Amino acid sequence: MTKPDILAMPKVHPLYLQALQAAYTVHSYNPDGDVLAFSALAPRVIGLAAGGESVVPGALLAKLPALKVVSVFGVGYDGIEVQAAIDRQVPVTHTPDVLTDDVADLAIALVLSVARTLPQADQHVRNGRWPAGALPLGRKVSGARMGIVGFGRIGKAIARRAAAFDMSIAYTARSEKPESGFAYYPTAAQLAANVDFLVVITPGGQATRHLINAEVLGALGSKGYLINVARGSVVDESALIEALESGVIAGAALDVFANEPHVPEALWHMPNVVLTPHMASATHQTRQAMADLAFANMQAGTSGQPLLTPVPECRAAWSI
Ligand code: 8YV
Repeated sequence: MTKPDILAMPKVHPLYLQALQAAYTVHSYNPDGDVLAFSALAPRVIGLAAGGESVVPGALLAKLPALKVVSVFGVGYDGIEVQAAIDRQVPVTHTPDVLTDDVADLAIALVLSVARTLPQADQHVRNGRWPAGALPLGRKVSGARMGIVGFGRIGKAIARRAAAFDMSIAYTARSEKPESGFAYYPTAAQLAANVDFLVVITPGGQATRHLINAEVLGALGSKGYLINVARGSVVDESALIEALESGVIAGAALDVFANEPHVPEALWHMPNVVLTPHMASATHQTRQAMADLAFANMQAGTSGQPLLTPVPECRAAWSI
């Protein structure tokens, strides 16, 4: 029996692909590939598999008349033109919840790494420099002030972990969440002015582009640290590099970048910076859970069953 055809965007995670291949004929999308071959395939494509970093413009959706679902392996979906999908009656799904713990864990790991200079300490020992002297002192984390930019599921999970370090917690978000009991600031700059560690975990996309700019970094100040586990687009990377070079802020720990997988060379050798390769959800357990959920959404969407986790815009559009 022939399996239904679906299209996979470049770099879709292997665990997700593996699950899909058992049930579908999976075609890899190549934007520079054979146009005629794509035109022949396009009318048969009923599902589109994407990752959190995939870019799916409305123009691509328009070429897929039989498309029934876009299933994203990732909680973030800022590269998908969701309104264009809704206009075509095509739902978009993502993988919330299953990665919340991992992303929050990595946010705390980055706070500790940059404050306690863990990468430098490791190098100090490995490179045989310990006998020659001690490392410069670090910055105490327990009891410090944490500010969280974006107070959704992951932001709240970061707050719970920070509370275990006796940190005082404040946040900024589109609206105040009085039930949280934490201090709310209406702007990122106001929040930054009142914290030691500013952790960014807000969705990417146009609405948050360069939300963390020179003004916010200036407010964070020369003793403040920036941690980004959201999307590179949320931070004005040039302003950040300038702030780090000139001591406007104390340091930064970054898991995401504006032009991944490329990281500005200016950041590579800065001693007050910790860099990780967009790995917040990268554990065996979580990536498997994401693959399972993304696959289940694909199956539901292509067979007309209720979707497990449609994105909020689709839930709102169709009351699902
Ligand atoms: C993944 C992510 O790296 O969930 C997200 O939004 O950015 C990450 O968990 C990504 O989705 C892998 O494609």
